Amino acid sequence: MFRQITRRFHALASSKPFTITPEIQNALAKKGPVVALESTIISHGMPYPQNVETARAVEDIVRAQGAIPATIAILKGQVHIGLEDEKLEQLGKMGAKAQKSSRRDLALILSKRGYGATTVASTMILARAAGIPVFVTGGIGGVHRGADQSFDISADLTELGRTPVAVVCAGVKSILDIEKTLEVLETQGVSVTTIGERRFPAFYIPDSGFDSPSCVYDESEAAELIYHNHRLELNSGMVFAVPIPKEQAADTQSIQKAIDTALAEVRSNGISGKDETPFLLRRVSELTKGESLAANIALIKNNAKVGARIAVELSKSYTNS
Ligand code: PSU
Ligand code: MN
Repeated sequence: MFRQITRRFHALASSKPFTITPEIQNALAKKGPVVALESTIISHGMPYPQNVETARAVEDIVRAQGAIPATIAILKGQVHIGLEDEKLEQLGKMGAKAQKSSRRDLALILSKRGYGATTVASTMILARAAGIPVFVTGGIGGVHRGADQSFDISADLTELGRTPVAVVCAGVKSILDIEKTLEVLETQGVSVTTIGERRFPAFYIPDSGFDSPSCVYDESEAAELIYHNHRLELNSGMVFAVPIPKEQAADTQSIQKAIDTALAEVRSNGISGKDETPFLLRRVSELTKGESLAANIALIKNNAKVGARIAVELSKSYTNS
């Protein structure tokens, strides 16, 4: 009886519930450059229609560098690696009606045949399962301020500790405790590298005030690092931080003021858990009258360019070896 159940379990587990677009399948078969993209940034990170416009622009930027974009989301209980235009539109219109899905939510959303937007953590899991080593996003989750009381530490950090995917981002927002976030990443054994600068960036702002644990000069050096992470079979993730270009950065003071107000509102409204990050993102955007949204869009486009170049360089290492 038990044997039968375990056999059935193995059969089920081997039939992965994935829909991968033919273009991505083809690129992966040739070890060509593919860039994974998350979907919580579309559903919960930006308002419609800017979310869909940005997601499309990001895909175009990835293509312009010679890589294939793979936006990841769960639609009707099916994992999609690569979203066609109308599916992207559908997800963008759903907004927060799609469930923000981290590692703990994945099985649940599949069992309920639901719609799930993937966070950094779950996008890493699904990218790895599909064989995509490079993933571009805006910012990763981290240690929330007041975590000594609330214990609110993003599952993104533990995922980075155990899933070998390189995450290209603009650092972490100062809605979080950046210093503690860097500490937890160190504990998790995650290599954190800033590209082209000595300081770790703070999303809207190019300098968080903290030195980056390591630095590389360019995309080709970044790809080299990823290659060696794979060779060592470390099985841990990597963060590549790309500072927002100075001319597109938001005004430090007005952003900081908005963040402080939004954080106070979180406390007074009793918002916690998975709702906190989306609430903060929305309020900061409202309070800065779109200034933060403009910076957010600019930095994700910049990350897409850098991440796609890394994927192209990494693919060269694999096809030449
Ligand atoms: N930080 C941002 N923008 C985002 C997110 C985080 O600057 O869009 C999203 C990402 O999907 C990230 C998630 O994985 O929020 C983290 O949520 P939490 O803090 O609840 O773990
Ligand atoms: Mn949290």
